[in-house]
Amino acid sequence: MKPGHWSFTRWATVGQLEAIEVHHPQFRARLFLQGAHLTHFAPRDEPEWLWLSDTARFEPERAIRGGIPVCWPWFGVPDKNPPEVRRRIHTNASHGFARTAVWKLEDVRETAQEVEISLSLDANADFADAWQGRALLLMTFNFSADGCQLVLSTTNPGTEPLAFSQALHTYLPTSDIRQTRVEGLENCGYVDSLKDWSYHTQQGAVQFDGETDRIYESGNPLIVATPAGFRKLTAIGSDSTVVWNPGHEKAAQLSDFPGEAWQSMLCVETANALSDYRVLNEGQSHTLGVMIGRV
Ligand code: TA6
Repeated sequence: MKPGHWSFTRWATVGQLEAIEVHHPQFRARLFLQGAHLTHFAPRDEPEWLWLSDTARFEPERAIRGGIPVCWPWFGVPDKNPPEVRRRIHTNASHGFARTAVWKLEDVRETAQEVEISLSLDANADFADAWQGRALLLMTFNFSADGCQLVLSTTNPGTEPLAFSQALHTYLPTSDIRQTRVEGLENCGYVDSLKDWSYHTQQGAVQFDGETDRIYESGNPLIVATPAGFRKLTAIGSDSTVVWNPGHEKAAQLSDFPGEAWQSMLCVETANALSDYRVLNEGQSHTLGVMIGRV
């Protein structure tokens, strides 16, 4: 893929990582080959639609704090995954290895209204230290003045069933987490990882009063309401949604989470997590996606 065929898209180096930047008349975006990690998107003349830590670092094999990390082929801590997912994992690290692997640029398509970029990852024996399995991944980004869409397709090229969990770990900005809520999860069941993974039912909109870390049994379209306005998230191929804010104490323990930054962000993660994990038989594919747009 040589530059020069592109009108709005170009290569960039950010920190120690290779990035692809889109400077379209109607929107802008930045994503990294490492992790197929989108860190920036906004329509022209609008503030960033994604949150990125002021102290995020762009170094090989270091997860970037913010944007939309790709958690694959497992979500969360290995031990909290179903046995057929857990048995393939040979590390205690959270969220899999795809977000620190270097993906390959497959295609860039540009029109007067949209830019579509696709990256691939051959999850093979190169990752045997972390995971026993083989899968082919294709991440397709679609950017327009109306929003951005990520679609991650996993294909099982092998003859054995492949069980995995995953999430598009979207970080969103807010001017005040205490005046922020997530609508669309009312009356949905959820597992609260902060209450010994006990089961609960959501009453009303999700609001934030300190650390929040819940896996909802829902793939509903959601509205994130902040003092600045509303953002719509629409899931594809998902029946579980993670809502997370670290609060003060947890943020202080995490990488690249300075000071009070936790008050300016929340994560709403489009997932196949816990009982929503997926199994692919020989040759089968599953697509997980999220559309981030206006209400
Ligand atoms: O999605 C929520 C969560 O699993 C939290 O428990 C916290 O660990 C967060 O992800 C961030 O994880 P990371 O490995 O990116 O620091």
